[in-house]
Amino acid sequence: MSEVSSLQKARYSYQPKLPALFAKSGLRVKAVDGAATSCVGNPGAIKPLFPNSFGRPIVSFQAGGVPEVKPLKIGVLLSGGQAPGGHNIISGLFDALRKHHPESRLFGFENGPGGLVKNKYREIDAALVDRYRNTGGFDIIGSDRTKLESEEKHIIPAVENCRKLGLDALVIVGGDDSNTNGGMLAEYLLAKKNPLLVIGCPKTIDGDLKNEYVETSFGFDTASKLYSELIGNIATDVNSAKKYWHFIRLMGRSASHITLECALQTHANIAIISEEVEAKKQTLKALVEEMVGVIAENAEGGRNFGVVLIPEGLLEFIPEMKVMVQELNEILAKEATAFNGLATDGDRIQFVSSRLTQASEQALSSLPVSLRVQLLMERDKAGNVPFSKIETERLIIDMVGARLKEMKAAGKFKGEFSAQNHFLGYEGRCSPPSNFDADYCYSLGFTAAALAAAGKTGYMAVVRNLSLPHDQWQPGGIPLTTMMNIERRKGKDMPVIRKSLVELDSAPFKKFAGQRDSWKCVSAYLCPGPIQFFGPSEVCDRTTITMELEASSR
Ligand code: FBP
Repeated sequence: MSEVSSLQKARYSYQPKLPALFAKSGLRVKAVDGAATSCVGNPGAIKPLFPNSFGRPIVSFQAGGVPEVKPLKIGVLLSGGQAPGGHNIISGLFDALRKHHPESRLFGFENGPGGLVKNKYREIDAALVDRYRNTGGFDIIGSDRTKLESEEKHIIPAVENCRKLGLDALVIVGGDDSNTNGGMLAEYLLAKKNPLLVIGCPKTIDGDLKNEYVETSFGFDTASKLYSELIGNIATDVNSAKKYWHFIRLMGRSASHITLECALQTHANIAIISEEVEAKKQTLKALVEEMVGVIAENAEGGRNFGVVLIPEGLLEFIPEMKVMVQELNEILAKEATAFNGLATDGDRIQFVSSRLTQASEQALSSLPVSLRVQLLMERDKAGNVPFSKIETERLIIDMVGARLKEMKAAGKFKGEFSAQNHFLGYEGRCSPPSNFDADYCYSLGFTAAALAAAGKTGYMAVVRNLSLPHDQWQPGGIPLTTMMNIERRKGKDMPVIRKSLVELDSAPFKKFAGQRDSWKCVSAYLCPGPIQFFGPSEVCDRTTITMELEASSR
């Protein structure tokens, strides 16, 4: 084996914790059908698209023997951006299958849904699993963002490849888009009377795959703790050097869950929550003006330093920018060939500008050229704007700096303004999983295997009661269609799993809103320090503030 770090060695021997039911009975559990379901939005449009899978019941598990135990063959793939804990879904599946029947087998499709379509796979054996237990990344089998959208190009070859392997079930570990694909594949198979089962697992650091049934997506816990550690360290530097305003953009795509959690964990002076900006219909100028006000107030108290948190997807929530981005998405989807044939950035800006409405053209041209170019970058396979590449924090620094300069010239600002910019993103996505994510994912692996053993298809594996001790966690399954609504993607109305955004009446946001004024002009920073893997359970197993607050408000 190649050299590994001491921490990695120690983590190999960590035994993830399981819900009491699985710890006691393995997969010898009974699946119990609960209430029939509908969906979160547009049932009139979703139901006809999923005639075979819509309305299926919620599934829970109870102790109780399974009369006949047959070996199971399961294929698994990891889809989309990495999230800490993915390897533990695989180790959970592997251990659950071995406990179920020693002749059960697990296959991993390599490099995401693309590997499923191209029939690139490897069998997952004990030696391979042992090298990846409790480690970060998706490198055990890799990932990609291929969308299973075309029947001919994707679905038919994918189904054929599963048939050749004799799979009973396919487990798709992914976010909202990948699980939407999973729901469509399950429907397709049911319509064709194909017995292959499809089961999803809720992955994404963004925390936006959660709802009434899914308490959190895996990876959010680790990523937000890791970012909070780094923000806490920057805040300590700020407090020592007392000379910079640090503008920190945080990964998380559209939703501001990560930024909100990091604000609660670190007490940064300013944290922007995109959903609030949208609700208040704040223009970019108004938002900058508000920040300038806080910076000027700090300067009056002799503080020319502080910490600002900015969510990755902020621009999409500023009303004039949101409309402009939607128009751009439509133009880029409908006129892709002509647009992609253009030679220079200038040509591309000119091309879209002449097609935007006047208001959107003004919004685009108000941005620096570098940002305009970033907004025209290729969308990912699900049609998402690549916000990880859009340097919103630099734009804000420039605008704040320019405004403070004006104010200084007019004698209205007497302080100094020197800024540093940061983007915290990929380093949080591949951290070794926290104990919470290691345990949660291992339990999700068991749950997915239990759903397969029970013959359930078109379900997401879920584990509930996550803020309670693990022996009270409750595994189950939720029909994927339950989470769907209709949204506009790549210029078309499509059924998709609804992303959860920060709700302004939620307990986490209310806590933040109630406290933020007391963090604005002082160093009230908390320094959470590194994720703890070994030590007292109240430190090592504690999950996010978001989840604790959400649980206590349920
Ligand atoms: P998923 O939605 O696939 O979980 O990806 C999460 C994410 O890390 C986002 O926070 C980020 O905007 C995006 O992936 C970056 O994508 P890429 O890896 O393609 O740069």
